[in-house]
Amino acid sequence: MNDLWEYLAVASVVALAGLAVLVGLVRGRIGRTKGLPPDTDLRPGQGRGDGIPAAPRGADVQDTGGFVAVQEREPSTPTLQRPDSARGRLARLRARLARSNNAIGVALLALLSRGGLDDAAWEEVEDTLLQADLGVEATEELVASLRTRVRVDGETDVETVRGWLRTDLLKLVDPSMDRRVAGARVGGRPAVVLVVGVNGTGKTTTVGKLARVLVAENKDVVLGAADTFRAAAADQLQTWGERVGVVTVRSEREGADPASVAFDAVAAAAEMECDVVLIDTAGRLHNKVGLMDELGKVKRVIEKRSPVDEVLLVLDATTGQNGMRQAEVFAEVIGITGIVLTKLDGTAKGGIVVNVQRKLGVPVKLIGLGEGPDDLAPFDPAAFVDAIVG
Ligand SMILES: Nc1nc2c(ncn2[C@@H]2O[C@H](COP(=O)(O)OP(=O)(O)OP(=O)(O)O)[C@@H](O)[C@H]2O)c(=O)[nH]1
Ligand SMILES: [Mg+2]
Repeated sequence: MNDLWEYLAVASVVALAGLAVLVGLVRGRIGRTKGLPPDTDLRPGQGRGDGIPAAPRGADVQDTGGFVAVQEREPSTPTLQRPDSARGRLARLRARLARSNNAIGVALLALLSRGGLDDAAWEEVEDTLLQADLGVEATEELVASLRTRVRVDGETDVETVRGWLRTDLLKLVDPSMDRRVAGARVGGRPAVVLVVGVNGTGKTTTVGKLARVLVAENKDVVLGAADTFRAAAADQLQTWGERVGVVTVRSEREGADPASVAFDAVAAAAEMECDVVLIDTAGRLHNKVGLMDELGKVKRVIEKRSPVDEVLLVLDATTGQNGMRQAEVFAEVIGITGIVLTKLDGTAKGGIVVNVQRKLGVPVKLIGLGEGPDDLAPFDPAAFVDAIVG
């Protein structure tokens, strides 16, 4: 009997020691985490468990101009990926934007510089703009302005026309809109960014890419996997986080309450004193009403813990009128503070930038220009117009 007690005593000491080591490990992984909410599943990625350095603040970070270098403290640890800084991105992606969108510019320049424009030619100009998804209103405005210029000026050489187009398009894109994305602490708490949109538009990809932009800016980021509709969705998001050493808060259970995962992510980010928490949501539910109800609830539940600073609507630029209708529903039901226009690399329908901004009164803040991890850029009106008119 005594032997048994002795055995049990030794076993419990060993077990306690093991537990202490485990707790130590987890604490170590999540760095500055203090008193996390119960049942929060934190996924720093194979991450820090495999010796990958903790989020950038934990490593020696150097801004090298083009990108941020994370210096490893232990020679044997694998390196985290080095995302492009926002500064370098658009320059790199400009050619891609031009490749898909300057067909509009080329067609317009050819038509307008032809001279002696009759009604049929103006109709062609109008059709070109409509095909580029500029929308009826903006198309009419632009054509009216161009007609006046041609009438008054009489000049139609390519360079003059290019100048007109550049000025008029820039005015339509509206450079005065505030396109900054919430990414820094607000009043002593992390900024909260909710990412919404219908399925397949590129939400998860955008959250992953945006996390990279923020990490490159030396921000501490937490991801929230509030798409609990499919188990694979959280894995997909976590993989993005792992590459740059960012924690993902998720649920193991398919069909878990997305609002509570979002709440936990916001709470965890606050406890960890992070700069920003990015929350990915589902795009597919049984029906549109179900999705809108769910997203409304996610937002309300987060707001019990923290204001939501940014609601980014992810819109696939190739979906035209259908996409516009989706945008209107999202804007009406949950409110939108910014638009991310994805897949602009694969379409000559860049006019949707103007159309969607006008309809919703909300700026396009980011554009997706490819499937690569750094193919997301801040939306720059002048660069955008230049890519179109050449
Ligand atoms: N060419 C291109 N493809 C993109 C871009 N952004 C996303 N994609 C692709 O679009 C597909 C869907 O992206 P996801 O991020 O999974 O879309 P989602 O909105 O999260 O989809 P659900 O989770 O099903 O609602 C993926 O194959 C992405 O690689 C982009 O800017 N350009
Ligand atoms: Mg997704």
